[in-house]
Amino acid sequence: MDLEKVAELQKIIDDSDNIVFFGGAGVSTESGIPDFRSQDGLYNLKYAYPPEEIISHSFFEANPKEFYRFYKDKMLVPDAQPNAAHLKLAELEAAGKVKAVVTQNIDGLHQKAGSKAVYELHGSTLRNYCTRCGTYYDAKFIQDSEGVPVCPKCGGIIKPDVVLYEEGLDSRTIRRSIEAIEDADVLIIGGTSLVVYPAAGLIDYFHGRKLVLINKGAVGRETRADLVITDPIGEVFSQIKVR
Ligand code: CNA
Repeated sequence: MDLEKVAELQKIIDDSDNIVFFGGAGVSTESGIPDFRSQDGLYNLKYAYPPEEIISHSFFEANPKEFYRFYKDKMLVPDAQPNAAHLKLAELEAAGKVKAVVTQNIDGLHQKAGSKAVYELHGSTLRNYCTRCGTYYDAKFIQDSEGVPVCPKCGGIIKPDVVLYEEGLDSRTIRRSIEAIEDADVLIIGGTSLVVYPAAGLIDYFHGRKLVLINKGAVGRETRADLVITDPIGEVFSQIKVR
């Protein structure tokens, strides 16, 4: 690990009480949840259809059975636990330093770690709703269901409260994320390839003092980061002291 860079990150964190974290699937790989675009990510798996097609709105509508086969097998990870990155961000929030976590993740691990101000741009696998009567169900209900989960009350098909490809993002979540990023003094971007829009465009709202990028692989756009760290994000945050 590049300890000089970690020391630089520590100083940036020490000097600010208005940090926003913007993250993606790479934040949870050290919790055992595969991301999309790493070598062992879901996009490199051999499946009957490409994953990006399976997790689209039109595919869900046309072929819910195949959607749920992939979704239950690959996207529901009920036993995953927060890693050092989730835990340290929660600690930094409790200490008044981190003001918000804006995440593309759908695994609920930031909340499980104790973070309160979490803006889930792409929804959450922990919430699922009946497309007919709107009743909500938890992830266990989906996990335990046979094939396509249906509502026991009305027989409607249940859909994860996750933003699928072709679907729009929740406007309130976007508004709050933009506000947090616009107001931030430090933006830490981590574990994201920055290729999924509109999420990746939100970082353009940052006009603060220091921008940090912690990502193992290359990212899909220019960030003009002041500090770039390519070590695993959980390992990096495990070195950070909250003071
Ligand atoms: P992505 O495109 O898969 O990119 C992940 C990035 O993280 C890559 O650039 C990796 O190099 C990097 N990375 C992987 N592991 C680490 C690590 N330990 N430390 C540092 N960097 C790492 O994922 P994005 O989030 O950018 O793409 C957006 C999609 C992925 C969103 O729609 C998510 O909903 C979706 N997704 C979420 C999860 C989850 O909730 N955990 C899992 C898989 C996919």
